[in-house]
Amino acid sequence: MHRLTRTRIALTVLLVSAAMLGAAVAALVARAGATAGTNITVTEREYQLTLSRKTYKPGTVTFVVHNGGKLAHSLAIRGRGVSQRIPGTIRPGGHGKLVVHLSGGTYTLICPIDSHAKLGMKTSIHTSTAMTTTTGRTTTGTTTGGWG
Ligand SMILES: [Cu+2]
Repeated sequence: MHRLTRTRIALTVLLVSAAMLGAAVAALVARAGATAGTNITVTEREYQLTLSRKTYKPGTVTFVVHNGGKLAHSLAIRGRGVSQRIPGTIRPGGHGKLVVHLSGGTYTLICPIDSHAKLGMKTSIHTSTAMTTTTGRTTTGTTTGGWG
């Protein structure tokens, strides 16, 4: 009788922990799925924006912004009906994050603080395409010769 109860308890504990483990794995998978998309690191300085990449795939794009300058900066994105920005400013040495949903095309990134964009804190990103368009032009090579 006692032995049976103990076995039953042990079995229940085992089942519960298995269920919890399953839930934990499911949560991890869900989290991994949520972060899928393009991540672009943006470093801000006076007065420039440096992007880890200037191309993206349509979908969710996360801009991870680091202020490597001496002044407060921020980040805004505009284009194709999108107009979003990091609320407020990012202090020097600080970080910010901007998650946007982008379709295909070109978007402009700027620092919306004062006239920073005019001073150079402006760049653009565009859809990455695997195909490169060839013009089919025949190059009539000018023979310069004498290379060797
Ligand atoms: Cu700025």
